[in-house]
Amino acid sequence: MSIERTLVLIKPDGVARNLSGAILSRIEAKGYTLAELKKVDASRELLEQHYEEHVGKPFYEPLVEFMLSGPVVAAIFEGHRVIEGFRSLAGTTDPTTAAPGTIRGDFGRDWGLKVQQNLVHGSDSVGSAEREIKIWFQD
Ligand code: DAT
Ligand code: MG
Repeated sequence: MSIERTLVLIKPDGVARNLSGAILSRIEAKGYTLAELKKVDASRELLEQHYEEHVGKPFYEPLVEFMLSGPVVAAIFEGHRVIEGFRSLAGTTDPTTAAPGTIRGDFGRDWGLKVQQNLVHGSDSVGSAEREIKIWFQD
């Protein structure tokens, strides 16, 4: 067994569309354990730390603005290979092409909205998970 922890964010589109419960339910149904959960009005400073790997990319500023547009739900999930497992549940970045059966593939609106409106974030490595959990759960 390789028990990991990952940071999951339900982005402002997911919270605004009342999909938080449905999304958390899918993660729990896969067998991952909810360790921490809170609703957050993220600050620009927090988001700049969270997305520091994307500074300078064309989508960086719209992404941060989008993440500031409403509350997000931050969660820590635990389980065997949960980092990779959650990203598989989430689907690929662009909801237009994310596979059916994934969170982004099933719930992502394909109405010409922006790629950043893809409902969820999940850490992409053990190192990212540690770094991101510290940022979002400083207490
Ligand atoms: P992921 O969230 O799948 O890990 P990422 O880390 O590459 O993707 O990018 C972070 C977020 O930035 C992503 O969820 C949505 C947005 N994004 C990524 N690539 C984009 C693009 N080409 N155009 C617009 N937004 C993009
Ligand atoms: Mg990423």
